Amino acid sequence: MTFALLIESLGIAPNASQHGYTIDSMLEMLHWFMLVLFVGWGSFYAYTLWRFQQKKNPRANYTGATSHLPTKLEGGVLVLEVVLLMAFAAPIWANRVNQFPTGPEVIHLRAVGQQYQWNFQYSGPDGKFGRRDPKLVSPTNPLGLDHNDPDSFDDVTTIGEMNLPVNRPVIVEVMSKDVIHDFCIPNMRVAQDAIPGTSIPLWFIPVKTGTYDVVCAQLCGNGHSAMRAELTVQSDADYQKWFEETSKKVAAPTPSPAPVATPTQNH
Ligand SMILES: [Cu+2]
Repeated sequence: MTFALLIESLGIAPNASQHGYTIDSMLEMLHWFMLVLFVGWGSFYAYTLWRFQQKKNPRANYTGATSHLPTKLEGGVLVLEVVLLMAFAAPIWANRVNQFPTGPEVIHLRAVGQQYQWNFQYSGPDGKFGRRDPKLVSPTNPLGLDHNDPDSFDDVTTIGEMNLPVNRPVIVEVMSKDVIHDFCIPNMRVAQDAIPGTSIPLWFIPVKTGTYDVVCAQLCGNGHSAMRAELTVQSDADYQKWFEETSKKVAAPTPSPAPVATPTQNH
């Protein structure tokens, strides 16, 4: 789609996901619509100031406007808004929440927010997440993963580090350990509140390799701005290599906790 060209040149984070262009074109369409409304109503306002100035109308007119044009214009705006909502916004939203990808190529992971870091748990080749238990939570095991659960044997956990292969669908189960956070990857055009006690899935397909910011988009405390992680989108082979290396690290955890990210100016 070529409609979403302006919005990137205006400084929005470049899109790197398959569905992102639909959201960008929607955003751009809305901006053009706003511009038309702004110019339209702005000129009407200027016209009324000039047309009904006291000098030209020394006596008040008790009849008022008799033209039905404003009503028709308002009706037109209403129709356009219904079209925007039903023809564009609703289908895009339905695609995001109803049509989750399935199959062996789908990557399943959990993103668990806590003050102030993102923890990740990859289900591994079996597609099943190992059991978590709050009693097992420690600085080296922030997720409280039960390493005795067979489903956990092929799981990989990371702190602030998220890797994905390019062109493969990913489903992220968004969760929180403490307060409400918001799992947001601006370049992937996804954001989802992380609500304690719930697991809310989102999905996307990264289509460009590179590194991207994963941020918390919900003010969650005084360390909110430091709550960022890094997403690396890489080739399938590089991803497999990373997964194997990281799973070895998880098998032999180091005693010292991973360093917490330093504050940035991003948020
Ligand atoms: Cu947060």
